[in-house]
Amino acid sequence: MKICFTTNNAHKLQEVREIVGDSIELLSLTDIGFSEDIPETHETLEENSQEKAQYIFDRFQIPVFSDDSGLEVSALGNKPGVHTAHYSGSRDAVANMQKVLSELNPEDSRQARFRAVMTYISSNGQLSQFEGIVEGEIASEMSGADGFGYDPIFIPEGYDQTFAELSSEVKNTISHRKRALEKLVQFLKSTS
Ligand code: ITT
Repeated sequence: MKICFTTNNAHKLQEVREIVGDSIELLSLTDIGFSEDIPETHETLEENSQEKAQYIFDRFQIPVFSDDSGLEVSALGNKPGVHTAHYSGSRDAVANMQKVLSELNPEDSRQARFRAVMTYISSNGQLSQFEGIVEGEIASEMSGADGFGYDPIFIPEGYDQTFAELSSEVKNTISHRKRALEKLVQFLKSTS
């Protein structure tokens, strides 16, 4: 079965391709001939994830899944959360990370997590959601060049390097995206 992954983020697409391997035949938005931005108008990852999947399903009537994800920093009241992609007012990853680092006071907890909410819509329009979480902490400064987004300031629990310093193999074994995708793949197996 072919499923469209409804993202405009090339890094997410690459990660998802690496994680699912041959278990899902993945179509990108480019593959289905879609090149617009998908609206994200809500205040929760759950709603935005659903909105992205529904937007593409309504136009193409094919099985789709979307990922809305974000960084939740405890000392910042779980911000940037749903505003992770544009936290500094732009998509500039360095500016976004600098904003998080500058908002944390020396005495604050560095506890944080990445959370992903995947929405799957089957060919008959039935919707399911799957959550994935990786706990960790915010580093004192940016380190590493791999990955994307906030990877240079996120140290996953059990490691002492950031996601941007760890290999993609390690990240793709423990990440929020991997954990949500695992549930989706299990669901697809159980319903096929
Ligand atoms: P789509 O909506 O088109 O999928 P997007 O980049 O806008 O792409 P989101 O709205 O879900 O995606 O925003 C998530 C942001 O959270 C993303 O742009 C990154 O800044 C950050 N993020 C999510 N997962 C991440 C990861 O694994 N590593 C680092 N940053 C991540």
